[in-house]
Amino acid sequence: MSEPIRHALRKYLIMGSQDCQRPPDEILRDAIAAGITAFQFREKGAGSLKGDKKRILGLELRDICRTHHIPFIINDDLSLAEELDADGIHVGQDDKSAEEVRRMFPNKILGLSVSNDTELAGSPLSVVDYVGAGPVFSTRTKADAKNPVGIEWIKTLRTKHPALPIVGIGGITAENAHTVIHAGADGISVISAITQAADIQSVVEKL
Ligand code: 3NM
Repeated sequence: MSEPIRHALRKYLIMGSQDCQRPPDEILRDAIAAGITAFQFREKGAGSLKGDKKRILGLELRDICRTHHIPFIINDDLSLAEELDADGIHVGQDDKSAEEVRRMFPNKILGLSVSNDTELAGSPLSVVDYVGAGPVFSTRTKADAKNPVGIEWIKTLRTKHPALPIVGIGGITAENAHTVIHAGADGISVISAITQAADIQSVVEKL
């Protein structure tokens, strides 16, 4: 299980319509053509879609991922993950507990955000497939993001858990991504670096 996960984490795009200045399906297609290895549908925060509109967009993006054999992961919304038969679910520390999600979905990829030692101590790592570690750098994409934890947090996690699949998140760009990998992450996840890029092909290549 862990090798396919590590590969999927290499270039992990996270996106919802609120992050996009052009149609999300176009951005996702461009990003897949450029070489992303996983996608997370995160329709959340100011300006995000709800209800049927969210479901319809999720279905469209899921189909694009399926066609191109890219894992389709849903942020937090368990009923949508079930309805769309998502490949995986990502939860934060304030969402439904990872143990409960694992019980509900024994076979889906399960990711959990972990930002500090306290969260790490309370996290059931044995039931998750990977952790999202961040925000590594400061970010303006998530309104309630915590203070940056730096690449030190990646190094700490890697030292404490040598075999744990880790993806960095928060403020990661084509310019600083290599520092996150050198610190021990298996991959990087980004929103704005790709959704706001003038040239997605070039950004994903550099990532
Ligand atoms: N989660 P960008 S930071 C969705 O720290 C999200 O858990 C974070 O966006 C966390 O790549 C973040 O544009 C926003 O900085 C990432």
